[in-house]
Amino acid sequence: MEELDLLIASALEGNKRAISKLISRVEQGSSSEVIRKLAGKLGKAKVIGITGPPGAGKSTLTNALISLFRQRRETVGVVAIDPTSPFTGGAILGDRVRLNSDPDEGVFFRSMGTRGAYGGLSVATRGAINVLDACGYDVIIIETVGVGQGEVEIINHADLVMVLAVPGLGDDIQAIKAGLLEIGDIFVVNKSDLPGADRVAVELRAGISLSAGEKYEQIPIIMVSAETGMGLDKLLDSIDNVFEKLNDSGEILLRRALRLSGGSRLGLQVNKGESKMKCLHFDHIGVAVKNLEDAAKFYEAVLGIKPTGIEEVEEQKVKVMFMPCGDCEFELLESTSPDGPVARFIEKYGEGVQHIAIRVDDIDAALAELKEKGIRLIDETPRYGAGGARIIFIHPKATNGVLLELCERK
Ligand SMILES: Nc1nc2c(ncn2[C@@H]2O[C@H](COP(=O)(O)OP(=O)(O)O)[C@@H](O)[C@H]2O)c(=O)[nH]1
Ligand SMILES: [Mg+2]
Repeated sequence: MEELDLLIASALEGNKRAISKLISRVEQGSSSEVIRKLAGKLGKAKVIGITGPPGAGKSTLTNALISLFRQRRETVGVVAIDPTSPFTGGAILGDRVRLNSDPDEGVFFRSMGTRGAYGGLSVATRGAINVLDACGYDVIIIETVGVGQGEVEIINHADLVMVLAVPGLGDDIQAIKAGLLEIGDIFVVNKSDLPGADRVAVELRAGISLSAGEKYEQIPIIMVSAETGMGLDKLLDSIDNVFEKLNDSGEILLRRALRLSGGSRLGLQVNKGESKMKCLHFDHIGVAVKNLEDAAKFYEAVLGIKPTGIEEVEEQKVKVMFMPCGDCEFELLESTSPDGPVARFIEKYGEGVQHIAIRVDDIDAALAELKEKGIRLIDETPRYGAGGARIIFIHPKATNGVLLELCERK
């Protein structure tokens, strides 16, 4: 057996060192390889995401929930996302020490840094969840950092999202970003042993009613104190209840399928909101061809289109021939290297439409909106394409199979 296979076999038997090593592999970038080998064992765990501002008590609550699940003999895996120090590149280990003091066999704890360019949850997060899922942990709790744009991304990784609010962080629920109000399956007012908790609950109810509309009354708001234990039994009931509803409606299948395929539930959720993108019209259609001159014959002789120029885009390892057609144009693409994206496309699918480009008036705004909606992207920042346009590509997974380019021409 290969080393990785041995490691996996050992992890599946419940060896914590092996599980830990496997997660490290995933963090170091072999996520897809590991996950391929674990396929078939995935999708059983109840994955619970906990988000909320720093200091709200996410770690304390995680600790308390672990005990409750353990009392029911459920095993628990915890993935804590810690802020990565900009100076050392290392994660702050406070949570790890605290939670790891529990020597219980049925609990596995792992903390990892945020790696995404904008503080998001990383591919490694998904990988770690999948490893713990495959290794048979009944419940997996993900504790987020509590800051940054990426917080709402938790919805893509968890089956159930719990949003924490607390009294004492200013005089309203401003500390909870608007986006979080839309993604909670359960809202928890923690630190209810402190004054002001009732008001936080009332404000939460009002906030949720704005974002969740008619459904808002069904969304539970549970008052607890993670420290004293008050209300935690009710919270556990509520968690069970939400999972039961998700099971009954079949919604759990959709959530898991998206989670396992790397899809974006956030995208689905937020897509109901308005788009601010303006000035969308087709810019060009990229056609992967083996040879520009050969391919041009059809377009010239049959369609009567004259090429207006050829340009090499070094970064994309491609030569582009421009063939204007009305307001739009064909871009014939010939690879300049066997490992370029166009060469790989032809190898996989043969010649054909490789991408479609839409023009936008402000690519930075478009990119920000796509990120906010959790749309899967190929580019995190704009790059330069043919004709000096600033471009980004959206992943085909997000577009029902089309490699979609957005471009801004000045
Ligand atoms: N009074 C009170 N303090 C709490 C409660 N839960 C957590 N804390 C305290 O709040 C602080 C932050 O908690 P922590 O779990 O680290 O928050 P996190 O940053 O969201 O993970 C700690 O000092 C906890 O002891 C609670 O229910 N009541
Ligand atoms: Mg914490």
